[in-house]
Amino acid sequence: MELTKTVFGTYEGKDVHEYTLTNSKGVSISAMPLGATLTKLVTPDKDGKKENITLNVESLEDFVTHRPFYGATIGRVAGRITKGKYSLGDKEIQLDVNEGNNLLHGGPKGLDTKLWDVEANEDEGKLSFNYESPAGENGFPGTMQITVTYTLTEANEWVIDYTATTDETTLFNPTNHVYFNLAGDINKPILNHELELASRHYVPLAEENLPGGNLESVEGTPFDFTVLKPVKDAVLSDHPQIKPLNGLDHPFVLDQKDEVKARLYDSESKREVKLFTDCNSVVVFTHNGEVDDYTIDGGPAKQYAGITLETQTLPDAINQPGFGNIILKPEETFRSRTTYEFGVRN
Ligand code: G6D
Repeated sequence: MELTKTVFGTYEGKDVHEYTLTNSKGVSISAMPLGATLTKLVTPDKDGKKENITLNVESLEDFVTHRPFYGATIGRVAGRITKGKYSLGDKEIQLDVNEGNNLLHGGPKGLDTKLWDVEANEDEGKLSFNYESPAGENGFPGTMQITVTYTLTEANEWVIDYTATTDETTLFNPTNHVYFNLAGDINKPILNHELELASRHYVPLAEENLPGGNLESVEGTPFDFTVLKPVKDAVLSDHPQIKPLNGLDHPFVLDQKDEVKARLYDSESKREVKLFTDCNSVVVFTHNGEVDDYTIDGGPAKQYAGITLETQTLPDAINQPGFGNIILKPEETFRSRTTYEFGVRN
């Protein structure tokens, strides 16, 4: 494994470095300590052409100013929390809201906005990001010690390991907000990418993109990805859950019996990503609008420029019975692993 380190920008007067790990097959991951953020992911296509297959900001300023979440670690709680509050026993906790009356992606100063400590281990192909989140940050109780470790393996896997502890009962449900574009060219929309999900239920969205609180079968709907099919078959459908959003932004419940939780494939480049995770869900968001507040690869971030596979416990779980447990107690250690495996399938 080869490790390189370059200055990506400055933040609060400090240099922020981009660390790049490259394996013997030429696959590389790059990441920075601001938001423990993936900044590039390079893999070969069918002809061995190595290209970045993720959406990333061009500058630290854009990342800080516009908070696009590209490749960022999201938390303490990913997704939306209704009215930014929850009840635990006889306590009602009001968090800091940052999207209308709701909390999105950890709140106004989520983990993606924080400068983490970083330890790089070239021999083991690991980047370990550590952050102490003080009690009360974004309204969450408890001081947390959070570690996110990125490992690049010789089997072309990006392994994400989360561990966290707290000194007071709190909530924790992190994800990585990576957007894939397997064409290696963000001017090629992901509409022709093919997706397969080990999922027979999804969560319809209610007002304000909040989870609706129930599970719907995917059978007979555009949400059925139980067999590999083009993303556009769903994204361009007139389904009442999709048309208003111009695409997907939905949680899918993952079948625990299937080892491979998702497959994303681009028939032109022949690149394929396989997803493995211990999480009970994955949020698929298809970048449904063009964003011209900043540029990526010299142009606006176009509609359908990328697709996320955000693994997590179902959003708003603390307020939705049956969605899973995101409560972390002082005597517990949170552990979760998500792996993206990259290859070419002819
Ligand atoms: C929008 O609703 C979507 C979110 O799911 C996504 O994470 C965010 O944009 C980047 O708010």
